[in-house]
Formats: sequence, C-alpha cells, structure tokens
Amino acid sequence: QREDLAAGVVLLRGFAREQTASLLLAVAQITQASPFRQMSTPGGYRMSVAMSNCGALGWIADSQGYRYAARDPLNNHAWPAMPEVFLALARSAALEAGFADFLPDVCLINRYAPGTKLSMHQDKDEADFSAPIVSISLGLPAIFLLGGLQRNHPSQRIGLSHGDVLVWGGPARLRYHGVLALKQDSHAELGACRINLTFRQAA
Ligand code: MD3
Ligand code: FE
Repeated sequence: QREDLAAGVVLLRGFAREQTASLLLAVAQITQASPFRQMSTPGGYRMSVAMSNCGALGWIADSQGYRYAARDPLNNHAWPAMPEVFLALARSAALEAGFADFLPDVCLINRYAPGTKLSMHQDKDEADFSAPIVSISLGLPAIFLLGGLQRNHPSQRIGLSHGDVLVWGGPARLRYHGVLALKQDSHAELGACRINLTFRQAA
C-alpha cells in the first residue's frame, strides 16, 4: 500500500477509502459556514481552483499576497474547526509515512471542476518546513505533477484517485508541484468534481 515515489514523498493508495463518506460530510458542513470561493492572486488572476479552509488558520490569496489568516475574509469569522476525522486521518497518514507527531493547524480544501488546473508552485508560506504536508484526494481522478526544487526541473506525473493519500516532507518539502486540468467525467459520489484536502502546519 505504501509507495515511495521519491525521497520524502510517500503515496498511500486508498488509505482514506473507508472514511470518504465522513470526510465529504464534514466538507459539506465546513463549506456551509465558509463557502468555496475562487481567490485572486496578487497579480490579479482569478484562480480556477475554488478553496475553503478549516482549522486555527486558513490559507488565503488576495491583492496583498499569499498568507495564512485566522479569519475567513468572506465573513470575518474564525474558520470552522478541524473535524476530528480530518485530524486523525492526517496524523495516521503522516505516521505511516514516517513522520511522528504531525500536528496540522490548517486544512486547505481545494475544489476542482473539469478544466480546473493548479499551476506549478512551491508551498512556502509556512513558518517551519520541517513539518510534512498530507494531501487526501476525493472524487474525480487527477494527474499530479511532482517537479524538482527548481521550476525548470522535469516533473513526474502521478495519478491520484478517490481515497489516495500523499505525504511529503524532509527533502521533498519544497519541491515544485501542480495539477493538470481535470478531465470531463463524473464520479459516483461527487459528480463532476475533485476535492483535495491539504493538511499543513503553518504556524
Ligand atoms: C509535493 N494542492 O493546495 S496536494 C496546494 O491536489 C496544492 O489540490 C494540490 O498543491 C491539490 O498547495 C496538490 C499535494 C501536494 C502538496 C504540496 C506538495 C504535493 C506536494 C509540496 C511538495 C511536493
Ligand atoms: Fe501546493
């Protein structure tokens, strides 16, 4: 079940399979309070991925830049609490991949429709890069691009499906990565949609 894709990158295929219904129920509850929205980059482009967050902090993008904030700018309320099922799964996946004591304070929830993509980028808005990142894929399959430590390095393509969990840390923490445009298709539980949960320790 455990595939080492590169140094510090572990794919746990189907690791979340038993919990997908509870995860999706929790996503529906979170996004009632803090709805999915397409944020704008500091350069003025609207991201095609729709996002929300739960946890003590949330990742946001606006004309001022990219950062973590304790309140949802849509309603000025604290982000919804991180559900126990999210935390337990993220911690057990990290442990399975060799990272003990992962304590995420943010879960960024990304929603993709067919045609939606995420351009190559690094995750570097966090205070401490020694913590790993855990990502859970739900719904339609996607092709994930795992690049190198520089933007122009070649990337490898990895198919991610419903219930797959990816953990990366250590030497892989600052690798470039992205997601190719989602193919038009329909998933039995989610319809024409992919949801990705990304757990980070931001503070
Ligand atoms: C590999 N999300 O929100 S998660 C993001 O599927 C993001 O929504 C993607 O990248 C998604 O920032 C990919 C998997 C992931 C995240 C960070 C990584 C893989 C990574 C950092 C380094 C290497
Ligand atoms: Fe990322």
